[in-house]
Amino acid sequence: MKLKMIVVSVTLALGNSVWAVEQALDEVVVTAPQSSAPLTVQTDPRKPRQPVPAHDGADYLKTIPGFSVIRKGGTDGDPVLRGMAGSRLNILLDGEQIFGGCGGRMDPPTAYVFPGSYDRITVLKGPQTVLYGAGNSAGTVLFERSMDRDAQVGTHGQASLLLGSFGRNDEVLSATTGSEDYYARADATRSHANDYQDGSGVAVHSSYTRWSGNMALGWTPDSDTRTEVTLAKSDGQAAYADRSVDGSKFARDNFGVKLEKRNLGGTLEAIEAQAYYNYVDHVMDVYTLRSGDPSSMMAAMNPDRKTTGGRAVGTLQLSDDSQLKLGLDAQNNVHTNRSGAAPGYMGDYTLKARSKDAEFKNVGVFGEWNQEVSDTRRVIAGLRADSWQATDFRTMIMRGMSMVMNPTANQTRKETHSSGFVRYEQDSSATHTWYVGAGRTSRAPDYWELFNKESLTTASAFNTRSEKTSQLDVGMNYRAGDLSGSVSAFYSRISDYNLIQSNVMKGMTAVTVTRNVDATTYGAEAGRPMRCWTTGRWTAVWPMCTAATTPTARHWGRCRHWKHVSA
Ligand SMILES: [Cu+2]
Repeated sequence: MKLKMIVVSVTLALGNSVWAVEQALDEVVVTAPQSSAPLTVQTDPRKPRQPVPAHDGADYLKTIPGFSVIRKGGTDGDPVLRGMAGSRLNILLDGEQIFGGCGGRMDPPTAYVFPGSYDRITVLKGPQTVLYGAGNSAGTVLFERSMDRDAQVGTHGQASLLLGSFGRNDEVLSATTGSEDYYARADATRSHANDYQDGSGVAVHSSYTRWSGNMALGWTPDSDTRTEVTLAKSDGQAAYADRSVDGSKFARDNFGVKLEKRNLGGTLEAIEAQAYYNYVDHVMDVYTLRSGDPSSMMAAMNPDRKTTGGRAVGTLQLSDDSQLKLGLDAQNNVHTNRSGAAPGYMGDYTLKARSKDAEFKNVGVFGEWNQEVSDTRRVIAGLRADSWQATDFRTMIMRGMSMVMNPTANQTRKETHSSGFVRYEQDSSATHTWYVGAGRTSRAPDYWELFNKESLTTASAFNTRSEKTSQLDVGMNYRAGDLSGSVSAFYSRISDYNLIQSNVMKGMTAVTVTRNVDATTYGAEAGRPMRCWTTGRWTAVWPMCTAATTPTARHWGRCRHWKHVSA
């Protein structure tokens, strides 16, 4: 099946209150990527990662070696790192966790990510950090914005327009204005595509539209202090060719507040703290994008999820060669459901009360230590403990077309999870860095594993055991001038892996169950090292983002080798 796509993309940088084409169209890409091999266009680091700018988080990640994507309609995809998906991959949006509402996983966290409004995507492979939440057995993905006090003075803007076949059009507008002490930033994105046609010219039910708006207000009384308040709102809709409903609403409301203080001078070198609120309201129905019966009692389903949380991290500079990050994070999320007929019909779902089915709580403490053994060798190690709690509020469970009693109704599980890692890194020459790391993590099951599946023996999977992963990571990164590359390999033993298996026969009924199995995974990747977008240039960063190679790669404390970066 041949699918031809023609795309034109234009990006303008508008700067210094002139609002003119100032930086001489530093990115103009015209491509016709018929080979659809994204890796082949990544040889030149000055170019975007892929010919068509991604409109969702997963689309962007799939160009990184080790990633693939389970497409979830036009609005998003479920990223898979080294064969592991779901909550094995911690995805943080500016340090915030977000969980989707859809039982069918129409809305993994990437449904609420609009890459055009972020400055930087960092991937940390494997259980090789403890700083960003529990259970990251496959890895951690950070979508981040950066603010630079020197760059915030004046008014700057960026506009991007993309036009493609099948009615594809993406618009991104980004503007900042500020003085030395204050700044405001606004980003708006919109993406749309019509149904595409397959090789025989048959339209596939796949159109989508999604948009987002972000605003940030900041106060920077000195170059080492930043206080920021952020607001975000987004929504979208997507037609699904693979199931009997479409997603007609993917709404997110977000509020966040953040404080960062650096170069404190004493042993306590830096502190950062943040708190956030994320509300996701999702609707899937049979009448908005297809001609189903709006009066049916199952015409629309409307789950939602409210996630609140926060974290605080202190960086201790124990000596010139030794740094310790100590922190605390907490997160609470509540999931509810309701369903019914379309608005205006008998049984209108919007008039019904929501029923809470699940609540999760997690509090974690962590410490990550970075020790320089010599100029070319370092050891990084971390430990983390989490207090996790989940409650099952369902009294009845839908099973096929009938309701059954929930055998785990009103049960609460409380567990303590521990994880840790140690990694050794060595620069064997000016161009090569080797590393070897061992990590262990314990991951509590998530909503999709506990709540809308059955166990092998009962109608509830709420007592599925937690998953324990022990992993060995080795690799090498190479960089000489503009040429760079990396190889990495891993070997992992997982006990009580949460396997989701569909079409398990229980009597005459086919059900989907979660069950515990033991698993072994291993693999290797070869590719470029991660790159960070900084001050208008792609700048290479060593594996796991442990050291920036140029003074322009300002990471606001994300890089462990901050003293090198700020020099
Ligand atoms: Cu859904």
